[in-house]
Order: sequence, then C-alpha cells, then structure tokens
Amino acid sequence: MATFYKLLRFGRCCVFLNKNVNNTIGKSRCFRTVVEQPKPKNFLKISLISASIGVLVGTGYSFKKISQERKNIALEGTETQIELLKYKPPITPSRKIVFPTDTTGLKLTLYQYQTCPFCCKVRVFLDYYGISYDVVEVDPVLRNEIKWSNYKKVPILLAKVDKGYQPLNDSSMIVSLLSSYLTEKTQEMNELAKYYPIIAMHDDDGKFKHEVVNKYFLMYGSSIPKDRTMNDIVEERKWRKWADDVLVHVLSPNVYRSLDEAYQTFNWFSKVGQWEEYFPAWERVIMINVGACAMWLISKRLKKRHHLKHDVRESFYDEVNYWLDGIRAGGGQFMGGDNPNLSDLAVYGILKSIEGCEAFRDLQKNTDVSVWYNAMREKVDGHAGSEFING
Ligand SMILES: N[C@@H](CCC(=O)N[C@@H](CS)C(=O)NCC(=O)O)C(=O)O
Repeated sequence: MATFYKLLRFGRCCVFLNKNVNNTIGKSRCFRTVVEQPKPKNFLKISLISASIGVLVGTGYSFKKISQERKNIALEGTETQIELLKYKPPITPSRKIVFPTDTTGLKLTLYQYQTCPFCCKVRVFLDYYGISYDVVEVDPVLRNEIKWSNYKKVPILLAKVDKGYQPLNDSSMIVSLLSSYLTEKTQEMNELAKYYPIIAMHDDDGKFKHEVVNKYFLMYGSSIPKDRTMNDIVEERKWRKWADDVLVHVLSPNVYRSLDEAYQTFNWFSKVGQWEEYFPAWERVIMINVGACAMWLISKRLKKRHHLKHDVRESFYDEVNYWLDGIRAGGGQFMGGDNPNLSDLAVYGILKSIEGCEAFRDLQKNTDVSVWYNAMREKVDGHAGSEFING
C-alpha cells in the first residue's frame, strides 16, 4: 500500500513537472520554488530518521563488540578438549583409500576439500606412511558433511578409538598426533589428543582465536627415538611452522593473481576435486564464478597483508628458494636427510595443492624445486614411509 502511495506521489510530481517545464522563463522560477519547497522538510525528516537508525545500529554494534571483547579476554588461556563422539556421523565416504600393506589397524575418515593445502598435507602424510583412510569430500558451500562438528574448517580427521570416535582438528595437530602415535602405538589416540588442548587466545595481531598452541610438538613420552636428535626435532618443527605461517600465504596471491588465472585455478580445482561428481551443477557454477571473482579480489588484500612483493611470483620463488637453501645446508636429499621428515611432507603437501596451476609451472621453470619435488613424489606415491611403521 505504501508503495502505491509513493507511486501516486511520484505520478503527481511528474504531471506537475511536465506542466511547468513548458512554461516561460519567468514562470520557471516559480516552478523551481514550488517543486523544491517540500524538499527541506522531507530531507530533514529522512536525515533525522537515518541519523537515529545510524546511532542505534552503531551503539548496538559497539555494545555487542565491547561485551564480546570482554568475554574473549575472560576466556583467554582457557582450555578445551575436542569431545569424543559415541557414534560415527552417518555420512557415506566419497571414496576409500586402501593400502594392502597397512598393518596399523587405524580406522580413519578424512573430511576434506581435495585442493585445500592443509588437507593435502594430511593426505600426503597418510599416503607416505601407507595408512588406509576414507575420504569425505565436504561441500564448501553448504558444508553439510561437517554439521556434526563445532569446528567449521577442514581438514577434520575422525579416528576410531575404543569408546567411540575421536575428532582431530587442524592439519598440523593431526600430523603431530599421528606421528606420535606411530612411534609409540601403545598410546590410545584419545589419550594422545589430551596433550593437544585448544587454548583460547589473542594472536600477535590481537585477533581472538582458539588454537592448538603445541601443534608442532611430538609426544615422545619419556625418551626420544634413537635415530633423532633434539636439534633435528627443533629444525623440523621450525620448518613445519614456516610452511603454515609463510609458505601457505604466498599461494593465494599467486594462483589468483589475475582474473584469468583465478578462473584457470578454479577450473583445475573442479577437475581434480571431481566437483562434477560430488556437487550439483548450480553449486559448481557458483563455486567457480563466485569463487574465482571473490578470490581474485581477496588475493589483493592478502598480498598486502602478507607483505608480498609487487610481482607476487618473486615472493613465491624467494620462499621456495629459502626452503631449498635449507635442504642444501643440511646436505641431504631432503630436509630430513636421506628420507623425508614431517617438514618435507608438509611443504610437499602444500605445493601439491597447486600442482595444476600456472604458478606451479612458473615455479618449476624459475627455481630448482623439481629435483626435490619429484623425489618427494616418488617417496609419497611409493608409500616409502610404511617400512618405518609397519612390522
Ligand atoms: N590451521 C588449519 C587451517 C584450516 C583451514 O583454514 N581450512 C580452510 C580450507 S583451506 C577452511 O576450512 N576454511 C573454512 C571454510 O572453507 O569454510 C589447519 O592447518 O588445518
């Protein structure tokens, strides 16, 4: 009804305007006076209403923000554990990865996006050690497959334990926990998970988050394995942290560098993630088009936030060269020496997530990464790590 009256008012104005436009110059002065007269009144009214709404919304928002900040400060330092699930969420796996040589007896389900660098890290770890697992491909728009979890990111690994199912969140925590388990298989997964509490905290930028602060630490119990030194454990930890804190952040600005590259990247994601098989057509269209445009825009902000060079490729090459220099300094084929360690697996997993992108091809042309990368591929695809954990 209100719209109807608005339309009527608008119509009346138009008739009035038409009548007066055809008048003489003298009369047009009069027309201006008549038409503009009601304006200050309306204008004042609208301004007052807008200002009141603005003040109300602003006050409400500030109040909510302040009370949330107070709550966050109160929460700082508090610990939470991820609760054990009694039953497995009834979701059919997208596929099963089975290694006949696997003797670990582990029953794992990985909730993931195929091309998420953090998920690639976990898959690379499992593949290297030849550990069988089920994969649940999560729909990135609706995320129905992880509705059962309070943690809304992927990867999530669900491990079958004695009394139910233990969810494990965060790729580095997952890798540390599994690695600790594999060195001392007598420990129960849910017991080990207690060593990785989630702490509420503000990070260096003042952002409030829940973080597994010791996620790069391996729980060796009372003694460290004979083939490891404290120095190499600390080095491995340093490089794993670098992979998460630095290397990961050069990827997005590189693979979404231009709109064209962003589209190429999303089309590749769709191909390797088998989106055609897992997601309906309407969602794929949204994922590719909205995803490519949004990520192209966001990547510009990420470039600034992570202080990347004007030519983001330069930053990418610099970081990978820093990694390769680290390997050279160690004198081995890998950062771990003759065999990959957890930092090799992390960096390989992260780079593998963009293997089909132009940025990766450029990286291969402009650095010596291929020698190490191909050697890693051989080890991971050959499940070379299984000899260290089976038997
Ligand atoms: N620190 C986490 C980061 C995980 C993360 O950020 N995952 C992204 C995908 S690459 C995610 O799930 N984002 C939320 C979303 O897509 O809704 C880890 O290492 O696992």
